[in-house]
Amino acid sequence: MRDPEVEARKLKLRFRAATARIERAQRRRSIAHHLLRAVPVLVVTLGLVVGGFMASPWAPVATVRHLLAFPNCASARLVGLAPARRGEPGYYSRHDRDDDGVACEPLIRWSNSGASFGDEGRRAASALTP
Ligand SMILES: [Ca+2]
Repeated sequence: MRDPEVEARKLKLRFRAATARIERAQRRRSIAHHLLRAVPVLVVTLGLVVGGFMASPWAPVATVRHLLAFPNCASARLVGLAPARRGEPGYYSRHDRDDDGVACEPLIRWSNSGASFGDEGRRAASALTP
């Protein structure tokens, strides 16, 4: 004779196992769904990056340095692209406030006529004057 208590416990265990299997399968489907949704974003991003590099007039390393120089002149100096002339990697018009075609000039520019302030020197001087 079967014990109804034992049968109920066995049934409960089988039910729990089946539920766990279903939940695992749902989790796997959810992960796969999210990965599939990420694929178009990754493809578009990769396309933009590759397209950007192909459209760049400079070699990939110079292009990366140019992009790293974007935030400010300290960044441009850090990647060795300062000063930069117009058309060269590292040149951004926003880094050339006097619009003389040279971005991120040194603080003080030396010439035969003496020392003069570059963009950053002028910026620093104007920041000091009230
Ligand atoms: Ca300049």
